[in-house]
Amino acid sequence: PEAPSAGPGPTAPLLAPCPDSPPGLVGRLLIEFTSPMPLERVQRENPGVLLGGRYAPPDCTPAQTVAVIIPFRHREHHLRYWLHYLHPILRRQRLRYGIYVINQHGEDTFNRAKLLNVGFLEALKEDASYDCFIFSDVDLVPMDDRNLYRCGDQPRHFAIAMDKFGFRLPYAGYFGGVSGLSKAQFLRINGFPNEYWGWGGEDDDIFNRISLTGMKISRPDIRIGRYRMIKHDRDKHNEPNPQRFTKIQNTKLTMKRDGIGSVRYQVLEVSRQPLFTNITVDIGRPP
Ligand code: UDH
Ligand code: NGS
Repeated sequence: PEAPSAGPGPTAPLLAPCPDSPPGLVGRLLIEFTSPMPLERVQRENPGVLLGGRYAPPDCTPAQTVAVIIPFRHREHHLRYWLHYLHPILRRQRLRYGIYVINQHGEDTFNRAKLLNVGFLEALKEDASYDCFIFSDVDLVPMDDRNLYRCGDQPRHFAIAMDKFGFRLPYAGYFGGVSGLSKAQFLRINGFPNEYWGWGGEDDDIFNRISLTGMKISRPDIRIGRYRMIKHDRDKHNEPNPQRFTKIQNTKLTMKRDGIGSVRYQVLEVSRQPLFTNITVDIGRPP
């Protein structure tokens, strides 16, 4: 017989599966970005979060393990609000999760979708059990905790009713802001495009990939998928990409060669912070 082992593992007591609808959700939330939000306060208020921004419910076993991936550069102030609001929400949702901030090194043109591809691969290197990936902009906070950050049998669009769009979907094919795909769904579309440098279109390309592989977007109720966006000016080095309109016409051709199978980058630093894992990466620059 095997010696008993300490800590979680095959011999740890099994917790019951987490319920489909988590108890203790509060529904509509008051979200504001006026009072300052020191990181020390956010850390103090989230003692249950483990190093690197990992969490698992103490009282049940979740069906999925969720990696939340945030594309990032020079938005520390937004990240503090995001962490302040999201950790308690994800905890109430009884998720096993980790937070990955993918920080683009240098000052070359920003590339959101490529950073998200990097996040997918790097999160899996940290923990091969991730099977659900939620991709979230750093400036978007859900206004209702019934908007559950988990994956389903179709790719999910979460940020469907943003304040800046009058709490409506701006167009039927909008897939920006916050979205989620299971590992299998993500691999099925060859991940995200790496070749959208600068602002715009990459989310439409992802939408095209999903449609072209015969999947359908799933969305929450419009009363639940509400978001506040932290107001900000246009960033430097993320100008609208003039190629975006022609590129989204060609997804069918490009998605086979451009995606998770072809992403090239160099990790410069992995730093486990109390509330998130920060991965600084060199993703190169536009050709
Ligand atoms: N991001 C960064 N740093 C950057 C650029 C983008 O972290 O320099 C990330 C961040 O997670 C952000 C996401 O990429 O939420 C999407 O970029 P975005 O916020 O620039 O896109 P959005 O459509 O804004 O929200 C475009 C500029 C709008 C200017 C409006 C002026 N009133
Ligand atoms: C579309 C963009 C999307 C963008 C959406 C919302 O026009 O990438 O607007 O933009 N597509 C193209 O440019 C091809 S927003 O109002 O948030 O600035 O997400």
